[in-house]
Amino acid sequence: MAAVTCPLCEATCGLDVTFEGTRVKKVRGDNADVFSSGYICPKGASLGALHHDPDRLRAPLVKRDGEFVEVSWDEAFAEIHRRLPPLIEAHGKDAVALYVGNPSAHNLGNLLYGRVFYKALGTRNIFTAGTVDQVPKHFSSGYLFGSGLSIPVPDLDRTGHLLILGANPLVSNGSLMTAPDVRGRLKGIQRRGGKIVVVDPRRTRTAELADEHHAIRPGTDALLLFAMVHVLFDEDRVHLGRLTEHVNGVEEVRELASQFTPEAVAGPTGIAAEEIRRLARELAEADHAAVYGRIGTTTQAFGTVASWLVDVLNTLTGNLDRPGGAMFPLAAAGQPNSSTPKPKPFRTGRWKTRVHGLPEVLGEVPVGVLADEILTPGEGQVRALITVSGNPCLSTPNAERLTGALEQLDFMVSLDVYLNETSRLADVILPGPSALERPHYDVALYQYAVRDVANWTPAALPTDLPQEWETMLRLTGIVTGQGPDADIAALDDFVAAEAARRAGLDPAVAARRTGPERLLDLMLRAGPYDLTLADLEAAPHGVDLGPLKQRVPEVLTTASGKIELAPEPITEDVPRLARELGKEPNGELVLIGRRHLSSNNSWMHNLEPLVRGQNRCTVQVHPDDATRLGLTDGGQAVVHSRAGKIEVPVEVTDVIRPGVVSIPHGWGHDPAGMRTAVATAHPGANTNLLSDETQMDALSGTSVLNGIPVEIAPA
Ligand SMILES: Nc1nc2c(c(=O)[nH]1)N[C@H]1C(S)=C(S)[C@@H](COP(=O)(O)OP(=O)(O)OC[C@H]3O[C@@H](n4cnc5c(=O)[nH]c(N)nc54)[C@H](O)[C@@H]3O)O[C@H]1N2
Ligand SMILES: Nc1nc2c(c(=O)[nH]1)N[C@H]1C(S)=C(S)[C@@H](COP(=O)(O)OP(=O)(O)OC[C@H]3O[C@@H](n4cnc5c(=O)[nH]c(N)nc54)[C@H](O)[C@@H]3O)O[C@H]1N2
Ligand code: SF4
Ligand SMILES: [Mo]
Repeated sequence: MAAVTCPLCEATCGLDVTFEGTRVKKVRGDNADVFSSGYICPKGASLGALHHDPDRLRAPLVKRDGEFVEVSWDEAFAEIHRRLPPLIEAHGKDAVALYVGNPSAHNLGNLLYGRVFYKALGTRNIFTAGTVDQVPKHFSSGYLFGSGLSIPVPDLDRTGHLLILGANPLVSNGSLMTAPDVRGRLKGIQRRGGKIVVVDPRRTRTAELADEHHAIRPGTDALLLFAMVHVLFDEDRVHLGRLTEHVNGVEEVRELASQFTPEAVAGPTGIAAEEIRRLARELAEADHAAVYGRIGTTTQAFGTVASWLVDVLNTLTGNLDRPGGAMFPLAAAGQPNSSTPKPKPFRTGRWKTRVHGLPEVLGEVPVGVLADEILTPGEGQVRALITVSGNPCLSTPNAERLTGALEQLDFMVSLDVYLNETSRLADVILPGPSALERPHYDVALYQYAVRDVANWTPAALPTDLPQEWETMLRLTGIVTGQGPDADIAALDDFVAAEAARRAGLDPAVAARRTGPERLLDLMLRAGPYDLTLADLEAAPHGVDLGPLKQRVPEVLTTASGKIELAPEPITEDVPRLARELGKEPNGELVLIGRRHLSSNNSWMHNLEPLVRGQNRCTVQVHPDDATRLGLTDGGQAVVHSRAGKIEVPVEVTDVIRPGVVSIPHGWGHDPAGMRTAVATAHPGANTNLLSDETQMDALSGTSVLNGIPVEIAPA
């Protein structure tokens, strides 16, 4: 039996895995886990199926004459050595782009050693799944609080009033809010006599559990939130409490909010002015309240302004950094805002993309322009791509154009565990060990946990595969001129010595360890709880570090040392938002996404237990729209957008707002040349053939994946 932290989503559940030899017999929720107390979802329960999936890659693949062949690790690295350094030599570092996908955030080796490789590679063309996800929140937090990683999370277990916008945590299990068993925690709010309000164009499972649901028009959250801010000022309900001396810019916010009256936003948002006033009053009057916005508020045209306004509301109601409000977690390891020296104040746009001149945010550039960077000739043109646990051919906008662009590359490497929609285009595929074959610690996610915890998982099973951190160091050796056989141990010692130096520690303190264990041990030692890895090894079900703590002003790393409530790099986008005020809905249909409990973006559809049953890749249409458009439940429809068209089955349902249709992402497993038998038998259609790569949040470059104009007709 092994106590394992599930690395599949942000909830970090503790699981109990039992084995028969090296076969996984059963996966259950670990009742003794200090954070998840036995909670498990269908994905966690299929960790065994994932480990034993015959299609999961267990050897590197190299494409020879258009066909993938299994090769030894030495041959795979020799191939990369033969092709990558000459390309960099001839065309420069920026000719190699990176695309780093979501599972990297759940993978200790890739997190800690990926950055070593990316830095050695030295390219400015770093693309990630962040610009189809949460980058607006980094942007707003960076300018508000000084660090893009200082993101307040709702103090779920103590709050009395929770306003959720654009999130469906009952299905997603929470995001930028690490909270195993969200359902139990939300019910706890109601048991304590509190209230949950959901703002979402769909009546989701979370909306059904909530006390109140408002079916907003997609893309208009910033208007709603601004109107709530307006009401707070208008009715003299702004009370910063102990934050007063720590906040700059309140008057500027009052002025900016003046034109966003509830009456002015009611038309565009579809929410009545009186309702908006009541939402603001109830938020202000609650003893402890938190506003929480997630991907429905970030992957839209005003993602950054909406993300900013979420925390403006938290601040103006005195709920920021107060128990039961929105608080800053204090993670045990690796949290930049709790380290010494403090990070430099946040800044974006230190460089810009070549073709469109879009600014970097946190060292990343918008994935919406990756195709153009590949297809547009000239100095700095991208000619090679390395994907690290990413599937951009299903996950990013105008996937057809991107796929065409990837086919033009001179060289492509995928670090991936499947031969799928994206990795099939690579020249070399380097697989990593399964979740049960690698150690785990959630360096990234504990920074957003609703309770401070630390939980270490050693590898449960042995493996012949190199760990991905070793692969990262071999790649580092190749791009730094040390060749394919560089001394990995020496490189690792060097990385550890650097990490120790930055943390002001003697590297010898962790000398008996290597790899991620050594780095994590150093990070824990340098962290705020004076822990070591040995302490965590002695506590297989985790260490509880208590409820969230007040951190203002210590957490603030702005130049002023204060919360900058009206930062210019954000407020400069307010005039664009104000232009939405005059616009009346023009009757066009808009497309949004959705998630399912048994999905994990694009990549777990090869597991029978997660795809059996009805086809989930349908377009949901409101009955009124269906009647008007001649669509019938179970019939086929063609959905068109500027970018492309797909055919999907129709699901007529009143859970969706009239004028809005919804299709889940992560489907479309129909390209040739993949090795995913189960997914190929349940292909669905790729909704990112419809999303438009030219549509982005103006500030952060995050793609608009919600609120895409579409036309729909019977097939
Ligand atoms: N229309 C629309 N599009 C969306 C979204 C949406 O809501 N609507 N959501 C967006 C969001 S939030 C995200 S995060 C992105 C996700 O976008 P991506 O990160 O690009 O895609 P994933 O589906 O997470 O694919 C992960 C890849 O990693 C591989 N993998 C899994 N485990 C490992 C491992 O341990 N090691 C390695 N090396 N590889 C591994 C899988 O095989 C798969 O190829 O999708 C985005 N796309
Ligand atoms: N089961 C499962 N869990 C997952 C994932 C998965 O694919 N499947 N993916 C993981 C990842 S990578 C992430 S980032 C998280 C995301 O976690 P969440 O943000 O909770 O994700 P969603 O369930 O897509 O919820 C977004 C909600 O926003 C709504 N929405 C769409 N447009 C708008 C809008 O304009 N305004 C408002 N207010 N709402 C809108 C949608 O209807 C949807 O209900 O989930 C993670 N967890
Ligand atoms: S909720 Fe997330 S962490 Fe928990 S078992 Fe499911 S996939 Fe794993
Ligand atoms: Mo995501």
